[in-house]
Amino acid sequence: MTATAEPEVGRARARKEDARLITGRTRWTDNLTLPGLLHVAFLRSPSAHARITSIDTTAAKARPGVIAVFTGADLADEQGSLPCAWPVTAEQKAPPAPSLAVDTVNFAGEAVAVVIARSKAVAHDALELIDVDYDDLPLVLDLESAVADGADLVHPDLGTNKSAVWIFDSAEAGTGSDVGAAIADAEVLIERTYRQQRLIPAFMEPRSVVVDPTGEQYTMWSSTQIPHILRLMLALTTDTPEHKLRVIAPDVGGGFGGKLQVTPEEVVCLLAAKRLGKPVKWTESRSESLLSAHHGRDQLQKLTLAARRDGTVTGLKVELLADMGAYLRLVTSGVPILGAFMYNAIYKFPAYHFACTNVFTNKTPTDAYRGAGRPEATFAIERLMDELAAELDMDPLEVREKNWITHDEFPFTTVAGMTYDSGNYEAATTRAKELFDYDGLRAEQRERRDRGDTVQLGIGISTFTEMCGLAPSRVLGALSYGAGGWEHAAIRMLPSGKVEVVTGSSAHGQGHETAWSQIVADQLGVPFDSVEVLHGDTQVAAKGMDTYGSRSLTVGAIAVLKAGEKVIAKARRVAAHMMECAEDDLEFAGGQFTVKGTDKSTGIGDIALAVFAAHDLPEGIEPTLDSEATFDPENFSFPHGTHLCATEVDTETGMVKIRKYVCVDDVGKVINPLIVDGQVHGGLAQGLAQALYEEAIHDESGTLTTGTFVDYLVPSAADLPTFITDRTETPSTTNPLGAKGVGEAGTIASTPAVVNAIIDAVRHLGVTDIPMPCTPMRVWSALQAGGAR
Ligand code: MCN
Repeated sequence: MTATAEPEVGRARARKEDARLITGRTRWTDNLTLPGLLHVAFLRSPSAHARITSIDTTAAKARPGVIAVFTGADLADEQGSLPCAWPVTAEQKAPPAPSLAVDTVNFAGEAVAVVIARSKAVAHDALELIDVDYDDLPLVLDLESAVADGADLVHPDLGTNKSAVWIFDSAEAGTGSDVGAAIADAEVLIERTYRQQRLIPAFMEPRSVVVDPTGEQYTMWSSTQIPHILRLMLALTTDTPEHKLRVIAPDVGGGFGGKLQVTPEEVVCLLAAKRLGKPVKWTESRSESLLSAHHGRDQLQKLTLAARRDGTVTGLKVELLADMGAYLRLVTSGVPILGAFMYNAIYKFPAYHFACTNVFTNKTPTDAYRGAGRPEATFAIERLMDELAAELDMDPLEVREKNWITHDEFPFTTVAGMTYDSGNYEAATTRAKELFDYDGLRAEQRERRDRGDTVQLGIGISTFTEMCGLAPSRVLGALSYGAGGWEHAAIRMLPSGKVEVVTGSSAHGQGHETAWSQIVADQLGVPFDSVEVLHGDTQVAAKGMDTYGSRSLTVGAIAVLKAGEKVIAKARRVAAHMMECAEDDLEFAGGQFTVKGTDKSTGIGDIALAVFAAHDLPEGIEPTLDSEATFDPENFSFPHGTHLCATEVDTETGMVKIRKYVCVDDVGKVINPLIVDGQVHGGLAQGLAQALYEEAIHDESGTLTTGTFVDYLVPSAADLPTFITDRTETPSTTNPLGAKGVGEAGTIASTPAVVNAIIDAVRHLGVTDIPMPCTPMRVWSALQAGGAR
C-alpha cells in the first residue's frame, strides 16, 4: 500500500465518472432491454379541467400489438394516491391524487389512460384510438383570482382553493420584534410585488422507467434522484411489500429537483408490470416532459420593507401566494416554506413576518426546482435592497454593508430563527469588487448616462446566503416534513486493499464518485483509484435519503467519513495485535500504522488481508474490515457569496447583454475545486435563465403554450457569458470537513444580480421593475412606459 503524496481533498481532479458519461459507455434507463419487454404510453388530457364522461378503449385494445389498456377506473383499487410527504399545517387540504385520473382531470397533461404494447410505436399509435369524452369545468388559472371570494374551485370537495396558510412571525416566535410596529415607525417604506414565473426543470435526460417483475420481486430502474424515498413511497402507495421492491437509479442525466418525485408514471408502470407479469418500459418525449413533469417556482410575492433614512432596515413583511398546481406532489407544499427562513438573508434586521398561502390552480403541479423556495426569497430581498438604495440615493453595496452580519458576529441567530454557522460577507464582497472593477464600471456607467448613450450600463448585486445540507431530522420534524434528513454510508476494505464506499446519496450529475474517493483516499491513506463508490441501488446501498437540497457533501460524505473512522479504529486494534503493542502506541498516517518512535509499521491493506485470512485476530474481532455509519447533523450549513453582474441594455431594442459576471462564493472547505466550479457554472446558467429566458406559459384554456424547446427557452452555452468565479473559504462549524453545499448556490444568487443590473441600467429612464424573464420586448415596453423614446 502506498500513501498518496499530496492530499486529495482540495485537488481539482477531473471527475472519474465523466469518461463513461461523455463517451456513452454507461447505461441510461432507456437503454435497458429485457426479454419480452413491453412498452408503455400515456394518454393525456387536452383539457385543464373537465369531468370525464366516458372513455372507450375498445379500438385501442383491438389494435394488433396492444397487450392492455388501462384507465383510471381500471386501476382505481390499486393506484392509491400519490404521496405528499410535507403536510405543512395540520389543517392542510389535499385532494386525492390518482396516477391515472378517474372521473375528473385537473390540468392539461394529466394522464387518463395507459397503453401497454409490444413496441413503443404501437403503444403511441393506439393512444389515438382511445375515445374520451370530457365535460369542461370552470378553470382556475390565476393565483389572485383563485383566492378571491366566490372563485371557481379546482377541487369543489375541498370548498376552497387554499391548500394551507403558513405563518412565521418573529414577535410570536420570540426571534424578533413586531413587524407592524416596524412598518408604522418606518422612515422609508419600500412596497413591491414580484412574480416568480413558472419554470420547468428541463433536465437533459427525460424521465424513464423500466419495471421487471421476476417472481414476487419487482425491480424498477428509474431516472430518479431518489431511489430510496421512491421505494418506500411506492411500497406504501401501491401496497407492494417494501422488501419485494428494488429500485435502481442508474446514471441519471440531471434532475435539478425535477426528479425528486414519486411520479404517476412510476406507479402505473409498477402496476402494469404486476398485472401483466411482464417487464415494461416508459420513456417520455421532450414535450411530454415539459408538460407533465412537475414545474417549479410560480409565486406572487407582496413585500414591504421598513427602513430608516440612514439605510438601516428595521423590518420585512412577506405575503406569498404559491401555486401548487392541481395536486400536492411529494414536497410541493413545503417549497415556499423553505424560503421562509431566507428572506432575511445576510441581514440582521429585527422584525419579520412571513405568510404564505398555498393555492390550487388547474396547472401542472409544482414542486422542487433547484433552490426550491430559496431563490425566490433571495430574489425578493436582494431586489428590495437595491430599491432601498435607489430610494435613499445610496450605493447598493453600502446599504448591504450597513445591514449585514459581520464576520465576528457568528454564530448568528437570525430573525427567522436560524443559527448561521459561519461566514465572512466582507471578505467575499471585497474580492468580488476587485475582480469586477466595481469602481471602474461605476465610472463608465456615469459617463454613459451623461453622454445619453443608447446602450446603457447597469450593475447588479446579490449578496446571498442559503440554508443547505437539508438535514437535521429534528428540524425537519419541527417543520412537519414526513422524513428525517440523516444519511448513511458503508465502507468495505477488500482483502486486496481496495475500498468500496457505499453511499445513500444518489448522485445524478454531481460527481460524488470523485469527491467521495478523494475524501476516503486521504482518510484511509489509499490511492484515489483504489476507491470505488457505489450508489443508486436499494439492494447495494440499502439505506439512504438521496440527493437534493445541496445535502450530499455536508451530510452524505460526513457519513462516509464516520464510517472511515470506524474502519481505522478496528484496523488499529488489529495492527496493535499484529505488532504486539498497545493501541495508544500507534499513530496512523498515510495508510500506515506506526509504533510511535520506531520505524515499525503496517499498512492498512496488509491489515485488510490479515483480517480476511483471520488466522490470528484479537479476541472478539470479526473477520471483516467493514463499517457503517449514519450522520444527522445538528444544523444546516449556510454558504454565501457576492455576485456582481454588469449588463448592457440597448434602450432602443430592449436587448440585454451580460457584459461581466463575477461571483465569489464561500462554500467552506472545498473538496474538489473543479466540481465546485462546474456546480457554480451550471447553477448560474439556471439562475440567468430565469432572469432572461425561461417561462412556462399557459393560455386562457390552461394549455401549456411553451411545450417545446422552441418556445421554452433554455439558454445554450452560446447565450451565456464567461463567468469569473473565485472563492473565499470560511469553514463551516456544523461538520468535521468544514464544508458547505454548493449545488444550488449559483441558481439562488444569480437571478437578482442580473435583474438588479438591468434595472440599474435604465432606472434613470423611469424604470423600477421589469417582470421576469426580462425579454427584449418586456425591457423595451418598460422603457416606453417609463417615458423613454
Ligand atoms: N463539493 C465540493 N466542495 C464543497 C461543496 C461541494 O467539492 N464545499 C462537491 C460535492 O462533493 C459534490 C458536488 O460538489 O460532488 C455537489 O455537492 P452538494 O453541494 O453537497 O450538492 P448535492 O450533491 O447534494 O447535489 C444537489 C444539488 C441540487 S439540490 C441540485 S437541484 C442540482 C445540483 O446539485 N442538480 C444537479 N447540481 C446538479 N448537477 C448536475 N450535473 N445535475 C443536476 O441535476
